[in-house]
Amino acid sequence: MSITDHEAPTDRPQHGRAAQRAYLKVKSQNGGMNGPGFTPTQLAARAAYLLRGNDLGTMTSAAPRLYPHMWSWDAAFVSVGLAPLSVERAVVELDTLLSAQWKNGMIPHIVFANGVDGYFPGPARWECRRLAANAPDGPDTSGITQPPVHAIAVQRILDHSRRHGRSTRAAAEEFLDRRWPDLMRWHRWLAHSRDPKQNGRITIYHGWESGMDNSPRWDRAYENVVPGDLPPYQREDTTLVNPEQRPTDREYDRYLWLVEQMRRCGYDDFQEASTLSFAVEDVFVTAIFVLACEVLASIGEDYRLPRADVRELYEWAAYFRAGVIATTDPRSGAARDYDLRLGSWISTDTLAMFSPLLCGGLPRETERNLLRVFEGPRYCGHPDLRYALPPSTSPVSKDFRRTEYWRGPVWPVMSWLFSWVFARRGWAERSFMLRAEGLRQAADGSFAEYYDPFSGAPLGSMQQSWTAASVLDWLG
Ligand code: 9WN
Repeated sequence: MSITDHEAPTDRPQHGRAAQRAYLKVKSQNGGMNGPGFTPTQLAARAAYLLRGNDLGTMTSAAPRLYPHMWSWDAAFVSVGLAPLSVERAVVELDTLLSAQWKNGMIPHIVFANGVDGYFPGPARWECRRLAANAPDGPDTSGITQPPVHAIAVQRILDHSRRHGRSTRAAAEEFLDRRWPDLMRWHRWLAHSRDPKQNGRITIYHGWESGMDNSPRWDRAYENVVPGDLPPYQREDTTLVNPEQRPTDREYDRYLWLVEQMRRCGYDDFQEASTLSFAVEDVFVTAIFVLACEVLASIGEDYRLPRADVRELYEWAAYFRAGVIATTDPRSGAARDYDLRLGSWISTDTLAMFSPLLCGGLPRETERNLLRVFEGPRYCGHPDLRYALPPSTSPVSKDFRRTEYWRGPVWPVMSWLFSWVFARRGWAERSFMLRAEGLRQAADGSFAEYYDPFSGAPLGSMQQSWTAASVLDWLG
């Protein structure tokens, strides 16, 4: 199927929820597919084949060409997709990631595959092993972190293991026992080292740590990052993907300058908090952290892990949830980030505004209002959308760019995250709608990193592992 197939005029969702639901019903009766495309069985087979192709042995590359290494939150989502195929292989994925955990508890955002080049900035630019006292002795890693979605992967591994015989269940439980202390160290590091102002919100020191690198959320904060004496560098990404779908060179200078600042302070938690020119309380990462603490706590209860740990996890969940709710607008429930350097709130029409839907805590009426925005014409119900899925930035925002990375495109893995959380929160129909639409979008079989919200054209990297993983879980 070619890009032109995506751009063909289509029966778009009508305005309004009722019309949209009727529309989705028709689509879902068609197996969730829209016109020509792969059937669910074919799609699942292709997704599994893709993950096998991206398998480097003990890690899965985030994407074959653009991202030939392991990324932290990608690895968690990849494990979600591997779990229905092989619980044991999913365990290996998380084991590899956790083997690269830093001595302070941080899970690094990239674990570099041995001897693989082709991504900038690579190990030579980060130089963590030489510069950071906390870097692990084993694999090369980057010196920053990414959103803490890993508890969700652990949950899915355990869920799938229960459908198998004794040896698979034992493998999953052995993994849980062995890695529980590491998962606790990871959450403790976030709770203690990444809340320097004790506002109940996780602070990030680089846009890459949000996972939403060039989201308009960070535009003002990056104005404050003034590159100094930056060692020369050559981007690889723009030789592999249409540069118009990637961050600009101006943005990259700032990304690299922050890496330079981190190198100069030896990637030290304490020094980063006081010296880096970018420091933002990320409300979306915080909401994910709340969710992850709750997921981990309930796993801890189910599997009789130390009660003191479970208690601590619930305490963090409550404390950071309050931190998220404190950022919200009392009527709409929309959440905001906070720029610690500029001392100002960051209100954007981006996915971040829906953070409270991930972690709960809003008054009922306010939550309903926020759901209305999510499903209404500013987001999933926008009349020009090809699929009723949340774009990374609202199409009505002045910052919206339909093909530019985190400035507008739909990211399948984000649709998956919301659908998983909605199911968990008891919103089965909403979850089902996202799943049905996510599968329609994926039916082209490109497994793209992100999609043009209006035409449905695949963008960025193709054969992206976490897109395949989302599809596998949806079809599971
Ligand atoms: C920088 C791997 C990663 C994702 C991020 C996404 C993108 C990297 C890049 O790719 O970021 O970390 O080079 O653009 O923004 O969320 O984890 O898929």
